[in-house]
Amino acid sequence: MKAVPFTFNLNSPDFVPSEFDNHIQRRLSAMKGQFLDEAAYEALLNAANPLLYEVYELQRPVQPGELQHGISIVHPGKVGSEYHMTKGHFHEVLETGEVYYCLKGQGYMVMETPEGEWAVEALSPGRVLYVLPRWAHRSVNVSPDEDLITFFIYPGNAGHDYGTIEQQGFRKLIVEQEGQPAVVDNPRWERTAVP
Ligand code: S6P
Ligand code: ZN
Repeated sequence: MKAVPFTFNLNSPDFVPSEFDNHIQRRLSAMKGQFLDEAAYEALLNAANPLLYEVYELQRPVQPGELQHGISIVHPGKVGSEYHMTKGHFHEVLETGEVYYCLKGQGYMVMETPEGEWAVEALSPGRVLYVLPRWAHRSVNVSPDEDLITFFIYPGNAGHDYGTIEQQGFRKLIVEQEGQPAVVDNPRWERTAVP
């Protein structure tokens, strides 16, 4: 980890940073229980267990004042009618926000608070999204053939709470309906995150 100011490049065609500390690859098998169509999930899992998304992290010390940052790449595809997406999480330190800058692709950020408020914002190249403190977030790629690539930056001490979303899901899902992305209720959503 560097102790002096540093730079890196994002100018490769696929936006892989010229330097990074960690490369996470999440396959379908990491998403059990998150996609609505369980039969489609099992069929795809047995056939291919596709790579859904990758994250390149520039890791900084886990402490206030530092900023974690990196690149998130969600590959195109669907499980049943639901588009590829990230697991999604609340920050462990709930009162920490995050900024996303979309570099490539077409998608949505699905968000919600522990109190059950929800929001969905479109992501396209050049668009910046500010995720408020307290809001869980999940990126969804709705393009049939292009990666959704975002640069993210969040407080060094934020941490990740994946368990709440694994248990309750997100309140809203992004599915393909008549060839278009649509925001629909998640019939399996249960509010377990009591503030
Ligand atoms: C971290 C930030 C992103 C996500 C990435 C993958 O706070 O929100 O780096 O980690 O988009 O999503 P997830 O839900 O698997 O961490
Ligand atoms: Zn986050």
